[in-house]
Amino acid sequence: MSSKFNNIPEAFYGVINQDQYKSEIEEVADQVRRLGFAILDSDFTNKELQDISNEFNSTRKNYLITYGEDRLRSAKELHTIRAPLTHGGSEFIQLAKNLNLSSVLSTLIMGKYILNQQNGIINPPGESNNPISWHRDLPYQHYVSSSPLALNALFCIDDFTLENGSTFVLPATHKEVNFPSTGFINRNAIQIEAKAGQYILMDCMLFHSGGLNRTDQERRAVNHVFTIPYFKQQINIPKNISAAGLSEEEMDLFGFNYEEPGSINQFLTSREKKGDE
Ligand SMILES: O=C(O)CCC(=O)C(=O)O
Repeated sequence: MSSKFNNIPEAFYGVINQDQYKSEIEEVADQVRRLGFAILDSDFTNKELQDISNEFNSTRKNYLITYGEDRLRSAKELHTIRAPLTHGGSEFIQLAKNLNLSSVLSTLIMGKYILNQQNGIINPPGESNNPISWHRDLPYQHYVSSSPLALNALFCIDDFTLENGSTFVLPATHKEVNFPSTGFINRNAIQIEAKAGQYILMDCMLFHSGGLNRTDQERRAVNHVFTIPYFKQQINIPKNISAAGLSEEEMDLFGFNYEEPGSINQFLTSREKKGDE
């Protein structure tokens, strides 16, 4: 194997233990652990990818009609579709429960996790409408944890390229509390390239940013944040989708089993239901 500089050394010495992976899922999970980001194939078929792309566009059209362009613009929300799985087609549910994605999530997050938020995002050509800035996806949070509490899965509807402003990351910044210096950023920022149909996975504490789209086409994606169930959802999903037909795992994923009890009575009822667990 070679890098753009030279051949990558294969031999090593003084090593007692080396990681071995039984699957690509484990390898992807380990890269997220070590560096804070990785690319994951969704394995959706071309037909499924086309359906997702079409559904994104029609959901966006309806969203603009429902909430109005002026209102969205004044809320700085014109390029975001909030919680599309609650008002768009079933494609958005499929994106959140993709099998490869669930395998990585359950490798990385100890115990249960829920979908905290899903957002359609549009990175338009040119700079003017789109704030480009480093952030964490648990913004304003300054701590690190020994294993991930929250993971971001950014599904690429279009190819993410250097030209269309694909995501920049600051490797391993999920391991340090502070935002790094300008010198660190300039030396270590990496711009990820990914294909339509892939997820860019990130530990939510990794600093990242969208880039400037220098093409004349939009770059579209669907962002997901998955968290341990202790975090509240950005928009309450159980109150906005029907539970009918959902499996127990899907009820868990969408947060039905983790809503806070509205009263002591409800709390006690939930404890009674758990029985001896
Ligand atoms: O547009 C991008 O590539 C990054 C999106 C982003 O930063 C986010 O969804 O939190």
